[in-house]
Amino acid sequence: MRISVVTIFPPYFSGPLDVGLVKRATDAGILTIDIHDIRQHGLGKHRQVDDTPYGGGAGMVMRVEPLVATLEPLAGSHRVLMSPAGTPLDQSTVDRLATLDHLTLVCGRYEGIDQRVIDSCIDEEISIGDYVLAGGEAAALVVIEAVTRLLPGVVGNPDSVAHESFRDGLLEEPVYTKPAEFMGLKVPEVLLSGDHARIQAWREEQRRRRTQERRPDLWERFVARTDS
Ligand code: JF5
Repeated sequence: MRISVVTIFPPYFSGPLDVGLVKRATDAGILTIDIHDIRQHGLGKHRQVDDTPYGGGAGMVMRVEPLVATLEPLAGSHRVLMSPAGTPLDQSTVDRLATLDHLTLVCGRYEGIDQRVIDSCIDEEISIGDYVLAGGEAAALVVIEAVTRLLPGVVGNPDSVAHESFRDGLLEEPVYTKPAEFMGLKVPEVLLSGDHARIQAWREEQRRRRTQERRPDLWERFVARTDS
């Protein structure tokens, strides 16, 4: 898979893409990441990429020419704009993006992007949550990491990907490892029992209880799906 990133801050990505899972994937040739600097297409001596908004108001808007010049050669890839106005990212969206041959992630900055960029060069707008970032770069990293761990050959055991939280819409149960007691805090007795049926029932109950308490939105969906 290829992921192209469109940004005015290429150095933002040098650290995070050079460690861990993403580095392993790129080293193995499973993933190729290329960074495209919008400012290379900036206007004038100062390589300007933004301007004041028509109609007035605070802040600056990203201009159409530098972004379109950067994005036109990437036509044919699935071009996604990271934006608080996008569709909220979830695991099913990540699953879909991970099947693509070529994904382009566009990072906005300033108060927004001239709508004509979105109308002419963007296939989908995605949000990573209901908060405002200074720019889309951190959001693009989230997508890269979530997608990369799904690519065939990246995570050692495909079972750990298939059996994780959100596959069935419930949160995961609490987990423990050695020692069996730490500063008086004991591992639940059932996990030391060796009784696999009891352990499985306990884990299931923990997942339901957690989801009910912490994520009523997920619980509602889970109940609706298991009822029908
Ligand atoms: C951005 C204009 C994009 O802030 C975000 C964001 C929040 N959730 N998901 C994405 O994107 C950066 C800032 C300003 C466009």
